[in-house]
Amino acid sequence: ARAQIGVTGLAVMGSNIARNFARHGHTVAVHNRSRAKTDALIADHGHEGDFLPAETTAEFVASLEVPRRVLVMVQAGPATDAVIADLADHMEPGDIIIDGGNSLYTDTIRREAEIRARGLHFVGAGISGGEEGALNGPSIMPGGPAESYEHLGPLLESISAQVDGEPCCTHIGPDGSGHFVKMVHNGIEYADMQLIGEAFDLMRTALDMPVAEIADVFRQWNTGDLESYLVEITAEVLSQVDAHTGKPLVDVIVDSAGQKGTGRWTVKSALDLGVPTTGIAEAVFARALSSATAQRERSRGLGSGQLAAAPTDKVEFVDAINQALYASKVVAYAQGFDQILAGSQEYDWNVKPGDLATIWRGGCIIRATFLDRIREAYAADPQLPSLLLAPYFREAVENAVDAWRRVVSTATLMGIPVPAFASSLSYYDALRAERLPAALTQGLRDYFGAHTYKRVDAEGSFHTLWSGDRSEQRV
Ligand code: NBP
Repeated sequence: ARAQIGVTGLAVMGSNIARNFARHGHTVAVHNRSRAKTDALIADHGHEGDFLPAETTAEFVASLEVPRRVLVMVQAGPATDAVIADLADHMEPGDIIIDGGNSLYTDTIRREAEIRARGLHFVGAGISGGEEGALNGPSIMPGGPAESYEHLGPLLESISAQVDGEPCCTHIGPDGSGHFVKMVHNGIEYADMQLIGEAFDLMRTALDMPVAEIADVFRQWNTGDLESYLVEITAEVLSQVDAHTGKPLVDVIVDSAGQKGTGRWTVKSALDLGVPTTGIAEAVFARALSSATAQRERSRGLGSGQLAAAPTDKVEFVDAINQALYASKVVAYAQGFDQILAGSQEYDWNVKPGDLATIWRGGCIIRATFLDRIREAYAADPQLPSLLLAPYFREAVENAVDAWRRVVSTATLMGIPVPAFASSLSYYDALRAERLPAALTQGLRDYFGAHTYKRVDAEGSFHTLWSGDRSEQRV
């Protein structure tokens, strides 16, 4: 029997995806650098479907149907390069190598060019949903030659999550586009988690609510506009009681957030593209600050000044936090989609934002009811200049803005950090401003560096002779 697909790299993600393929009736060739993981997969799950275990790359490749399709699920970086090089040496023109790891999109652009030069196809597929998604249906974002998607699409779509009968997998665009959108997806996930954290902190610190009660609030929120996987699991995590101390688990977890890099990549790319992805940037920096433990320890005694009293109407303030969370989340998504469109333009990918909203509705970490609204917004106007201008979101944010301001100002007056809530609100206010102080920035740049400025009432560029008679010249 020949396998329809091969999976190499059988750690948690690879073995779960291999099982997912097998459970959907595909024959799956499986391979891992060290034999033990392959054996464990067959021993524990061999009965779930048709697996063809292989010890060597040659044996693995030989067990595949032509054109051969191999999904690489190894550690991102040099390990992925090594595995791709080895596979390419054993494969033939027309065969397809798919990198399903969390690779940096610029690596994917490079690898795609190298593999294409050898007559093979290379697909960089972003896969979201963690281990659970890999097994039961992830959201898959494949980028690569459209031609290869014909041979690959149906296979990937068969194992992806499905929402309303539609697979959470679609061809994103050429070369690095799939990994790029997966990167921004992860960035949005960072922003989402930071916003949830700020909402939690306000209930905890400003309102002095017990953790179990906050868990109930999130459970409640998960039945409304904020319904999402992250809000759902927030209620779960907050409900967890530590077996050793009897305290809420969240109170015994060290408050230093880790990161594996995709948030940081998103922000670096945002800087390069010149897109103000402030929500994601605040989230990445908030994790960095949380991990600056020595500095935080020494800074605990810094004076707070006079702090305001807590809001007296708890129910009202919890509702305001809900609205601030929703509005800030709209901003984070609006910025993320702006970045995707800017990347798409920079690299000529022709990414369709509505497609992303569609395939992110299921399987992935940021899955949310919300995504349906985004999908509708782009369906109604594919040229939408900002998600904030889609009628649905515009109205929702306009309705929330009073509460949003109250939450940010209360937090500030009480000395509670809300970097993502506050910067999202500032972004919103800057976006809708008639005039920005950038005019003064231009004046200063012209003063010290003769960088010139444009006038509101005339064409061309101008320079004022600051160190001369201060007359203005057209340049
Ligand atoms: P890991 O990222 O922990 O990688 C372990 C696998 O890489 C093992 O199969 C290991 O083989 C193999 N490997 C390494 Br390390 N170096 C190798 C080399 N030089 N040559 C060949 N194989 C090598 O596995 P994972 O957590 O399952 O993730 C797989 C990919 O999926 C990663 O790129 C990850 O970023 C991505 N991802 C993970 C998640 C998640 O939730 N964990 C979600 C989405 C995407 P060995 O057994 O012989 O050591």
